[in-house]
Amino acid sequence: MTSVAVPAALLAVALSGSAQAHFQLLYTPNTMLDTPGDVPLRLVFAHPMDNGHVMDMGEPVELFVVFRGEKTDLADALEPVSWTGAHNQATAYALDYRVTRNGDYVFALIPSPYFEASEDAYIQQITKTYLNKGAMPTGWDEPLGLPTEIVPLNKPYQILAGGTFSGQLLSEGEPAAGVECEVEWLNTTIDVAANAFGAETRMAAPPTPIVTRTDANGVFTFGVPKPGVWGFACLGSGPVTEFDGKELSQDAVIWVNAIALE
Ligand SMILES: [Cu+2]
Repeated sequence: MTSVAVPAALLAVALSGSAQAHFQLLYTPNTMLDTPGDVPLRLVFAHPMDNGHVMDMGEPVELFVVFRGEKTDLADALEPVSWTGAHNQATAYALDYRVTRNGDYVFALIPSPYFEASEDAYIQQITKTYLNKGAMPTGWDEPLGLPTEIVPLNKPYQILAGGTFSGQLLSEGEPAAGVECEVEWLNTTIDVAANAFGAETRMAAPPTPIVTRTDANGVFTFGVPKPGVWGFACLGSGPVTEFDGKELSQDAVIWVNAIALE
């Protein structure tokens, strides 16, 4: 995968248009639920580490949830919304999903390719996020069979700040070695009712993107320095490299929640 990963990584840095990278968000505010209820999900294409500009999403190709091995399509329930970023507005997608039973809910999004005009190329970030109800784990560690995906090796809704998070990157179900993965922290607040990021950043963004790389088994590990929402984007790991006659970077994104033990 090295020969694929290096140009894709360089491309992604060049594409971002800011010091930090774009990340496809698949956000829900509370990833460990005690009681049944409607859970807001928000799909936003953004630059979370520096709370940069937000980008228009096209209509998603697929959105589904897997619960106890059963896949449910959610794309029909999505509503386009106007998302307010710190600097601009863009089209995002929203839905409220009813959680009733105990267990792990794994959400997966295949967005439509995003055209980055400045680079004359497309980006498609295939994204997963997790929530649990009732403290009963039921399958967070299983792959979903996506074209490319990160399979968590630590419980993704309960990562420990000061500990580590590891994931295994798969491309068409096989470990993807030597791929660069960018790491970001959700550096602002989210108002899911208003469909808006906060105006402020919560900390100074690091001067350049945080980067790790998968080993021979496709595994990466990151020491998680603080609580909050962390995203990992492994770049160009998907099997499709071209869309509409142009270059496509098909990336795998995962979101995890880190808590402090205190
Ligand atoms: Cu961008």
